[in-house]
Amino acid sequence: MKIVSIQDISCYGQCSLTVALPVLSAYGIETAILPSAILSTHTGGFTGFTVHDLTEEMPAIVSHWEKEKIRFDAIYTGYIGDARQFDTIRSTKKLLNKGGLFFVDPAMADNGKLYQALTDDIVAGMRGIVREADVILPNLTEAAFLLERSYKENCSREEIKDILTSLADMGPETVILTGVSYDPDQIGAVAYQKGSGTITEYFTPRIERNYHGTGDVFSSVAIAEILNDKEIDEVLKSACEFTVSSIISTLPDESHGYGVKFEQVLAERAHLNK
Ligand code: PXL
Repeated sequence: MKIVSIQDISCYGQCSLTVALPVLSAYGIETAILPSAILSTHTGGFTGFTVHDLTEEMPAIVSHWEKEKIRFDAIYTGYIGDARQFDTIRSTKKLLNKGGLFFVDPAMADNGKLYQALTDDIVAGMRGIVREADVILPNLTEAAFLLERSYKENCSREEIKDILTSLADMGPETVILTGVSYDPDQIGAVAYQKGSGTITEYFTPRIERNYHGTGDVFSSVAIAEILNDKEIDEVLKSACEFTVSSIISTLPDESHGYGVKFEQVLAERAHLNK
């Protein structure tokens, strides 16, 4: 099993490729990377970060892979900082094996707001690749941006079903929505599978602390589980439990607010996932 993940390298900050690469590898998946930019840190909570954009380099990397006949079983896209990269993402799909899966985590927003460095053309570009994806993993805020609706933190089951089916109508077969809460003490993920029309939920106790990178941990584990042929209820349980355990590992260190200590959880669980 071989995947290529397309997102930035935030050199410090426990997000994007520095999460996806170790998690997918620990689940036994060969993980190539197509870095979209190199940042000194992520853009949430740090100021004065540096950005080295790789928009020009990305098509050259893809062309070389094509010449080498390199192929993948899956593509996983995350944070994208420059809208010109959406065309490159589309051309990377040429490298997918037959039956290969295109996963899109439209990592662009949280808590009702777009990330600070992002603009409307990123939202439009995400909408474009969501239409071509097999599986998407937005949070509630990203779902609102994708559907051009206003963000509502607490939705009813009926409203969540409408969000899920509307997103699936855009194209993807499977929609995994995070940050869903029907009870103030619980938060979790809800999945919709278009083929069977099934809705699956998984909730864990809510922890009142916000960390960056939890979406990347969730998506990396969920994608690894799907590629290991797990059923959707297992996928949601593993991804939610892994994310919550990472948050719990981080809580005692109050000075650590920029990301979650997923490494400790990975070290404990990796050997279980053959
Ligand atoms: O975790 C999402 C993410 C990825 N990459 C960069 C970010 C963020 C969230 O803020 O800033 C550069």
